[in-house]
Amino acid sequence: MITAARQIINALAANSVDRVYCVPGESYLPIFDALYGNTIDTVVTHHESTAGFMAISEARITGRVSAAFVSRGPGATNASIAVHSAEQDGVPFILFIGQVPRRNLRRRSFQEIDYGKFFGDIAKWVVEITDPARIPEIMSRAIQIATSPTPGPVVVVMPEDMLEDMVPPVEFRPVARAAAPVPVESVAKAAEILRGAKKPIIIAGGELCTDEGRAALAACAEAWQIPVLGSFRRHDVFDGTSRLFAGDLGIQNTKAQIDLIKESDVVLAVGTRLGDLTTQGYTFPESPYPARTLIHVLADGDRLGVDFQPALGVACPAAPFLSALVAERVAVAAGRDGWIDALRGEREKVLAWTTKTAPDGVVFGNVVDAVWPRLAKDAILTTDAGLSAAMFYKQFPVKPPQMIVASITGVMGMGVPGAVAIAMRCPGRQVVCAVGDGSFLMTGNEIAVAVERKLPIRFILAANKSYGSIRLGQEQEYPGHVVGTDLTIPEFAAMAEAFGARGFVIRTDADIAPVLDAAFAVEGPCLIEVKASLSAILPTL
Ligand SMILES: Cc1ncc(C[n+]2csc(CCOP(=O)(O)OP(=O)(O)O)c2C)c(N)n1
Repeated sequence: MITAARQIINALAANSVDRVYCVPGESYLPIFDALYGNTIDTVVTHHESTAGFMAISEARITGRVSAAFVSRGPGATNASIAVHSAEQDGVPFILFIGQVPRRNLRRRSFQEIDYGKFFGDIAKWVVEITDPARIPEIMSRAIQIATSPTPGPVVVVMPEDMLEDMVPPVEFRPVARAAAPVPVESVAKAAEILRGAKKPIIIAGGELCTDEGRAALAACAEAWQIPVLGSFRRHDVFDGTSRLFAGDLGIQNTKAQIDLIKESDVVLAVGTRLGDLTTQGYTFPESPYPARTLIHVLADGDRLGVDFQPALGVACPAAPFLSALVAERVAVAAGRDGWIDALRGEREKVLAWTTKTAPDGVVFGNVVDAVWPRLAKDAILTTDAGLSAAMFYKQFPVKPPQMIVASITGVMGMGVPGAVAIAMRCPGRQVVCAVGDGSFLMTGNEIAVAVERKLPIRFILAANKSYGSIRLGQEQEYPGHVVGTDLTIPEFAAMAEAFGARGFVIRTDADIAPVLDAAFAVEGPCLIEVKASLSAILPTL
């Protein structure tokens, strides 16, 4: 017989979970006993939000289910930001929460929350394990729901006394991911529509952000000569240097670019839920009746036809569908060059960076430009919320296997913990994190884990003494009425040194090259503080 806690850990181990993130709590001590001496790596974080951010960042890279363990009440509410992010980012994540003993359930006892109510709107499933005999079935279901069809968060609640119950050990098997086969007749129909298209465009979503997905998308776009747009913040779904890449859809598009994109006659939306920001507030494609022919391919059939009625809706995995479409091509449509070049031209204008000097500090865009040639061919960049970090995906033509992991929720605080989790998961790959001062002050203390694990991450921090993005909106909406957006900041490089990392400062343009050279040569974690201009970022959107 083994404890229920060990049974839960065994279920995770059987499903390739080899690392968990946590903040400890008295409500789930038996879990730690199950982790003691286990091959599963236990990463101790300093806030439950960052335990969750690390887990979901890891899942963005692996595509596999990830796990964080937190305590009841305050621990769980701290972690809720990660549950929301996992839902919006569409990543497989299980949040395990310690709970009051079963005898005290639903009495409003110490730190008790009814998690079904609390997480009801943001988790795909919330389950409280009161009978440990059901652990095998509940864990299988939790992993299945978290991983398919659109991955997302599941919350598993563990009353502390239940975790100590003894149960017979189960031989767990990995949960098989069920995927619908590609319907041959739908591929033929899509090919027929695309053959007649004059200005087709692909909107490629997060489901394609895997090696297999990127390869299938590249092959399909090339074969059919169809330009590609990434969905919101999925810049790395396609080769940013390719003539066929038309950029991403989101908040940085210019009016001219959107006007041009709206000239498309056929939209092949694939592996995307076609969310709010991607669709420019449900105006492209038009909701509910698109003013162009929409082909919508998504594993999650329940999402098809809900906001946008497609001419052809196909509920199947994105990558195999695109691969099947390659085989259907008979001849590249003539006269496509003008359309491709016009879209690319608008993209180039978004990439263009003209402000080079400012009176109040270093223009962060200059640092971004200088980082680019120093990036490895397989570098992974994590970007936090905020305007400065946004310049990285605004200016960088990411070329897979390079990746940019940016929160789709636009949540502040994911950059630093995300870089830490990714550096642990991908030893040997260069990991760079771009973060604003406001975002760093939320979760930057996770640099402690980077030091503990000797992770060679370069944190590039824009110290502009402001919640810059919000300041931009404030200046635009309420000119001159600055309140609530200024920040008092520490000396970040000194702070990094106090944590045991290396700290560097860029004060002027002349510092950029030598400081980056020195910082990129450091073996462990290092932070590059840029005394950044605020005025230079204000007009950039
Ligand atoms: C958790 C969370 N709180 C608030 C916001 C709203 N918000 C978006 S960007 C931003 C300011 C970011 O400031 P900073 O990290 O300093 O970057 P900057 O824009 O100055 O480059 C705020 C407050 C958010 N997205 N997430």
